[in-house]
Amino acid sequence: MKEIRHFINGEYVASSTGRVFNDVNPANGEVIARVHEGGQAEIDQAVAAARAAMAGEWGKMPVARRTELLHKVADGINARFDEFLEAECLDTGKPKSLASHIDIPRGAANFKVFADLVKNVPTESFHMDTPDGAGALNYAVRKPRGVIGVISPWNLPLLLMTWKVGPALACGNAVVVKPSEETPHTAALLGEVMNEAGIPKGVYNVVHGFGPDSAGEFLTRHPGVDGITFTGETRTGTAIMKAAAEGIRNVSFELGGKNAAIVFEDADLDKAVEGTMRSAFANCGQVCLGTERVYVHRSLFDEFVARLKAGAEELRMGWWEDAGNNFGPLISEEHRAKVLSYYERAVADGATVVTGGGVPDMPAELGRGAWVQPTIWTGLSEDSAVIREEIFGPCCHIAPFDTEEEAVRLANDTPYGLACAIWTENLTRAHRVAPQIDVGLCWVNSWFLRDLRTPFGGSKQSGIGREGGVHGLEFYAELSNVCIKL
Ligand code: NAD
Ligand code: 6OD
Repeated sequence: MKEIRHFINGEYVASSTGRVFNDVNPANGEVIARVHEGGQAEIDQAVAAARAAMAGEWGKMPVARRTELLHKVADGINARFDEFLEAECLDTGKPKSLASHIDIPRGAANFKVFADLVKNVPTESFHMDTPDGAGALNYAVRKPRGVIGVISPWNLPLLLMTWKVGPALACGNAVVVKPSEETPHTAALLGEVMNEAGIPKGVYNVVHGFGPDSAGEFLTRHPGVDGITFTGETRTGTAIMKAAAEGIRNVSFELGGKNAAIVFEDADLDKAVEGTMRSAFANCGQVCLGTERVYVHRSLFDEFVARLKAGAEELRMGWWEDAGNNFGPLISEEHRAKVLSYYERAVADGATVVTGGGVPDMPAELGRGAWVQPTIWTGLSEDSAVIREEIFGPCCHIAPFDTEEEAVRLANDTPYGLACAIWTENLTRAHRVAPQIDVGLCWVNSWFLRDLRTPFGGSKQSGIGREGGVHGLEFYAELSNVCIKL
């Protein structure tokens, strides 16, 4: 059986306690690896290695050399594309067609994009008058924050981890990563690429384990960690923020969502249906930006529901390597139980089940996988838990609306504020409505169209701070002002 060890100070190491846990392929329930569970000792070693790297060659490395090495990391991922692809697909069960298009290429691109950004980004300077007439010159200097704790989720494991590690390293920090216990593979494999690229020891460290009372919590409580960047559930964010309060450490949070789509009467229905098929069902609905609430103008409602139903029923489930498969399993049996509890709740709350609502019949070899049917409901009241709470599964509720004001009110009626997709061919309406939606990311006539230079993050309970482009530098670097009296 394959073993996945921690990557600390450039080497793969076993847990001092000898404790391991299973890495399970959610498509068939098979154990694919035993993963070493880190405790306080491994976190101490990883943080010490990262601090030593900051005090050594990495901390003194010129930006040009640092960014050259990060390009080599990106090239190294691409050179081993098929290994990363297989590792990611086995951990998550997601189709090859998705991971080869999104997860792995974006995992590599995250290193190049932030390396190039850091080479080119300016800082501000101000000349000021002084009473003696000679003046003074202020200029800002960006310094690495230090050791960054990176805690990442399982839905887009490599993409979301490198989305943090890329800018952290580009800014000159060292990192200790705690990947999700569900998806340890690609974070571990990246250690080999870091060594091959010549990244100094201790710059990139990975400690596997769980959250509470395990590697995740020990990392967030460690006084040698200068900042914590986290993507995951809002409830976990609350626990991490409490840990970060000790020592006043900075946080960057990308949290949950309960995202709306609004389909106006002037939408191009083909585009709206195709976009909502992706936003509701891509990655088996396990995308933080995904749509779980769809509001459709009453004049299009019946046709939209019928067309989304037809699309959902055409999704093809299967083994990640099968050509033509475009729908994988949920991440685990535990997550399936959560999603199915909402499927039951929807019925109990009086929903009409338009399609799905249960567990599909799968061939025997996939019978122990965490499969669920893509599901569409109508007819729920807006106060149902199915409408209020993040499910993180392949499902959405569709409700009709009559006026633009009503659609905006419904979309905003949530404690979350991550993303929204608006479908309209009326440019004036698009510009009028988009700024009224209380979210960090609003798409018009698209979804998950990503320009990595743009601010990414959520408002309300969906996050703190923005990553992406220069915006991430507020977290990954400290600005220090130098004032020179002339
Ligand atoms: P999760 O919060 O359960 O776990 C995320 C990570 O946090 C894991 O590595 C886990 O081990 C760790 N963790 C859990 N408890 C911890 C603690 N007390 N201290 C330290 N670490 C702890 O989230 P998940 O189930 O892996 O991912 C799904 C969630 O992530 C959804 O809510 C989804 O919306 C959210 N998400 C948000 C974004 C975004 O960009 N806003 C992106 C992807 C996923
Ligand atoms: O594309 C990205 O950079 C990003 N952070 C996507 C997040 C997806 C959430 O599941």
